[in-house]
Amino acid sequence: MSFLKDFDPDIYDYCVQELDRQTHHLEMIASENFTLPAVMEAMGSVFTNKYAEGYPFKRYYGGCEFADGVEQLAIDRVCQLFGCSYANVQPHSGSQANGAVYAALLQAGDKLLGMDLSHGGHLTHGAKPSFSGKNYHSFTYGVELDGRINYDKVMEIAKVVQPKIIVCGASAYAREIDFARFREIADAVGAILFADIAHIAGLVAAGEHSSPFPYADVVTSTTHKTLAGPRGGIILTNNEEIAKKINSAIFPGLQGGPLVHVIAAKAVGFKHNLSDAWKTYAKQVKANAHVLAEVLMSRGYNVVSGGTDNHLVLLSFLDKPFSGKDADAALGRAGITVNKNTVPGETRSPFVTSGIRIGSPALTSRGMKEKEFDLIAHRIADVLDDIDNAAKHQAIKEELAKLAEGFILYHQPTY
Ligand code: DSN
Repeated sequence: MSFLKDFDPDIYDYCVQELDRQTHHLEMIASENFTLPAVMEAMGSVFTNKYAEGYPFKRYYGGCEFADGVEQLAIDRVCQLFGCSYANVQPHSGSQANGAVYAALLQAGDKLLGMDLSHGGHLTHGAKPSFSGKNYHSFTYGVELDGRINYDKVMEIAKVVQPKIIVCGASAYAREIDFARFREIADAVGAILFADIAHIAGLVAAGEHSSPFPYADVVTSTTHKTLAGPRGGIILTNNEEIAKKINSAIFPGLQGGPLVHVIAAKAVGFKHNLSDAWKTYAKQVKANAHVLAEVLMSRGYNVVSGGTDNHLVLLSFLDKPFSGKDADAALGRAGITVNKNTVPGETRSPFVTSGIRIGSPALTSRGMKEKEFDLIAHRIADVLDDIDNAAKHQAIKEELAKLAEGFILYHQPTY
């Protein structure tokens, strides 16, 4: 019996179609993943009905004794995971988490230095259309034409700008982020160092990327990208004063009642991230991305920065007669889901772009390894080599759908 099917067949049908899409297409958006059924069960649990404004054991509503247990467990687990002392697990998203950091630590008009959106940064790192670029005086650093951050240049910019806060972390950067170097830069100008590890958190948790602690003053992440938990955000710190300000900024500053069902799901996700299986997963995520980069380069494609240290590969088509938008559409016809992305030296608009971003986390969660990623990388190159050949794309789609059927979605991990 399905309550949803009986009560609302229209939404049920969309769920069925989405499940079919997730099953038969290859999900390669670098910021997406497949969470555990246990996480989804917690998200769909009775806690969706509970108001719990405030924090564990200090609430504004009665009946929170079990919500307290849930939130405290989520806090304890995420602190253990990242080796820090304070956590706020209430942000509804990564953007909310970042907004709370600024609200807690900056005044309107204060100077913020973050990575340029078109160079791989995030909207909330000071981009002008975002609150972070509207409410604060934002400045940016970027990557060189080789696709890497030049830390000496960031230091020079920071010395000129004298920002109150420096944001490090990215949405489309395939190389290890040097948090120690960012600390030196922040110290040189007396800035707060804020690391947004949304993309790499799952790797950090497994020791497969260096940790922002002890270098960053405050750290945010989403929980649904490489961490493979429910959709949401977190804020972490070792500084008690900052932790107090962050808590006030989230509630009552920016949010009302926490999503206790999502916090329960975050706790389940963190239990997964604390397991030995998680270390195996994170290693495989990197190994799979490495295969993607190597094969695509061997097929004549320009991988920005010449490879990857993490879960994603950025391809540049500046040397090709087609755009990121064309590539995204062609790969979509072949059942491979990616996103168009700007690249260093970009000449096209953000709606067209000259690149695509490809990630390994979601297919790794389905159990795919180097052998499958080798095949998929070759098929990506086959599509791009023949970008207008819709019949070929359809044939590849059928081949890959068969491959995908062999890898179960939504299972308990047995890595
Ligand atoms: N939308 C996310 C990404 O794709 O990287 C960032 O918030």
